[in-house]
Amino acid sequence: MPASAARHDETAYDRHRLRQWLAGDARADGVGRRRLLTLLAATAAATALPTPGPARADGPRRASDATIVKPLPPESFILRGTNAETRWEALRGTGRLTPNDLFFVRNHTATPLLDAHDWRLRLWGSGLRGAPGEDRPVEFGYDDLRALPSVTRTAFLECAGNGRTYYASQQGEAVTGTAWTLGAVGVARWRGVRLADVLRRAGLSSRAVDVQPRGLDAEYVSGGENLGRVRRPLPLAKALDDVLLAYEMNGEPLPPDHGYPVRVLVPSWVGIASVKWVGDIEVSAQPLFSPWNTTFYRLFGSAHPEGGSAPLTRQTVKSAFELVRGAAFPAGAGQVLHGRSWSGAGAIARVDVSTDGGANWRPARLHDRPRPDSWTRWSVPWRPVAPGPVELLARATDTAGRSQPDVAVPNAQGYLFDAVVRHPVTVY
Ligand SMILES: Nc1nc2c(c(=O)[nH]1)N[C@H]1C(S)=C(S)[C@@H](COP(=O)(O)O)O[C@H]1N2
Ligand SMILES: [Mo]
Repeated sequence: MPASAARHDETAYDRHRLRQWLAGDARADGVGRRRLLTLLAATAAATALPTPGPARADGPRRASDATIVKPLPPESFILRGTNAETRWEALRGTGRLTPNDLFFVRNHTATPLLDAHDWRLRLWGSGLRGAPGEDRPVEFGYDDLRALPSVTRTAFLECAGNGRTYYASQQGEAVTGTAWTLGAVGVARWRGVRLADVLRRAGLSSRAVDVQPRGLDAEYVSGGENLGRVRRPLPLAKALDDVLLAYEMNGEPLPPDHGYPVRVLVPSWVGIASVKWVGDIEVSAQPLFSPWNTTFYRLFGSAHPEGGSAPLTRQTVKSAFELVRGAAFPAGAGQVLHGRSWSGAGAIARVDVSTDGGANWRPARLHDRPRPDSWTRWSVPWRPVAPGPVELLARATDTAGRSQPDVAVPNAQGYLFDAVVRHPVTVY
């Protein structure tokens, strides 16, 4: 299926799905009726007036203690609850691919230790062929998947909340969620099988509309409510387009923290779509809803439809310097500043850098052939003149014509930050 088929109007699709739910034709386990009615009212409004929306918060998480298996040396990671953020200065000198031991980890609960030999992937639901009403699960073992034709694809994986902290620090907006700076992103070479191949082998029915992978990690409790295991519906068009069931990351079996033995990998979309430790996939002839496409991963707030936007899909454009915040440079000495830019909507077309707080800009030299779904490394020479504090800025533009604004449109949960980040350094 061409990529354009996945680029349909998500809002119209969402409205249609919500109407189906109202008519009793969609399933919404774990999502309250009131929440769905609010979303329905929001999408039904042809022109929604900007009204302050309720901030639905991801409740405070318990402090982490061994929720991540791999070593998290402090020079490479910033610990954030159950999660670990990659330090951008640690990426300096690494190649286009983020080494597995430097890759950020976002865990709702904790990394489960699974054995590939016991692991099964179960596909089930009304979107598979079989007698009506008959539950006909189809199972694949790890070796079954490894025996199917494999594909390899380089893609970034980025949390929807990456850069969230700048809504507060640069824009004075209070938002909820993990206070990531820019390190909740990495690029890896993923190997696995096409989800499309597995769905067809399982007997995909022409009536299927949604596909919902679910993780084998523990049930997620938020604000005292058990939301069940991490799961998020994918529209069939995207599932059949470029989605992988990945078992390798950068030439190694998936590390435990990144979804061993098998994870979903949804290129260009928000990280939550790429369900780790996948254990089952519901294939549904009815639209599906979960907390991860209703309460979470929509945009709420005064700049958005009352009750929330359509579920988030593609990532935005971002740039980051491979440099510690507050780095110190001697005046008069030649430097080379390095960084990377990426976008969920296309390849990077250009990057402009300012070394004087945004007054003057010059184009950066691109070091990689820009490709969609990956980042492009760049550099600019710089000779700082006068001692004092300086802000470095980088602004990327992608091949779809999207550029980073000075101010990101805020939303209550701080998703999809795309504004130019001001990176403070000192000249001495
Ligand atoms: N089963 C499961 N899948 C999951 C998550 C999770 O907690 N459990 N976190 C999601 C989120 S929010 C992100 S950003 C990515 C992070 O992937 P990584 O930890 O491999 O970097 O995984 C997604 N898949
Ligand atoms: Mo995420």
